[in-house]
Amino acid sequence: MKRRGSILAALASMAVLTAAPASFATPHAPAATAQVAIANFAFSPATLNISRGTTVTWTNQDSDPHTVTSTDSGGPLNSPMLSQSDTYSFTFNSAGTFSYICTVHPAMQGTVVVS
Ligand SMILES: [Cu+2]
Repeated sequence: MKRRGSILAALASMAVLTAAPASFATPHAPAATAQVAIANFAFSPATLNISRGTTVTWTNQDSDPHTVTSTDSGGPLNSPMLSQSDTYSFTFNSAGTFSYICTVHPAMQGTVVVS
């Protein structure tokens, strides 16, 4: 009947509304990002936990220069010298634990854990 029909139509439109975000969330999902501050001669957070595919951006907030350099000679982190306000970004596409330092101040240590 008319009333049942409108209820079904309402349910159907709810289902469409519910399904719509999922159906285009996958291809159009914004890339995941994370930030690490370089401040007061330290990486913050010192240990960052992210998922594969996340782009991490380091920002040097100090007036002294710093680098973001993998302790593993194979990389993957290898920033140029970062002056104040400079940024360095890297997208982690493989899982693992990635340790890095600042080559100017090797006591500065950080780790990115990619799951
Ligand atoms: Cu440094």
